[in-house]
Amino acid sequence: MNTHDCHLIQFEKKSHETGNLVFMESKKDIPFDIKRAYYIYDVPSYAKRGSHAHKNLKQVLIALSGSLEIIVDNGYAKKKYLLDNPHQGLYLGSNLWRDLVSFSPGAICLVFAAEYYDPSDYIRNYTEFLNFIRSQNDYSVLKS
Ligand code: T46
Repeated sequence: MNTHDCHLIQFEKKSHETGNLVFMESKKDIPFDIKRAYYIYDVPSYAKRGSHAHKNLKQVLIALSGSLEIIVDNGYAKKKYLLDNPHQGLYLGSNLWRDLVSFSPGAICLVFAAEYYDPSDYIRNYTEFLNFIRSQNDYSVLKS
């Protein structure tokens, strides 16, 4: 299976000689109702964040400042995305393993989430993730 439920989103930017403004709205630019926001910053360049999947959670990640790379794995194939400007976001659907790497100095990653924080939604073990993905796919084959 080579589809990944993730894609880049370009936000509208209002440019002016006095600076830029970027806006986004729930269910329009962000494809869900936003229930939570958080941000990740002061990440050393050697560090890796993420390294887990979500069973249900959908999110949009934005590099407000600096840059980072996100490696997205659907259990069958990996894709790498570069976030390096604040008028672009990465939508991440559920059931995707993500590694956040190569944070530039001063990088700030803002995240909008479709659900409140729920530790039970995380899969933090890669083998468990692969088993979960395969069980989901077996189930969809049975349903079709
Ligand atoms: C994701 C990537 C992109 C909370 O208490 N509430 C929250 O809303 C969040 C997001 C985290 N936490 C606590 C849980 C841990 O004790 O903050 C600590 C660090 O969280 P975590 O190790 O999960 O951080 P990351 O950067 O590895 O992952 C985070 C999100 O958790 C995750 O959903 O997709 O950013």
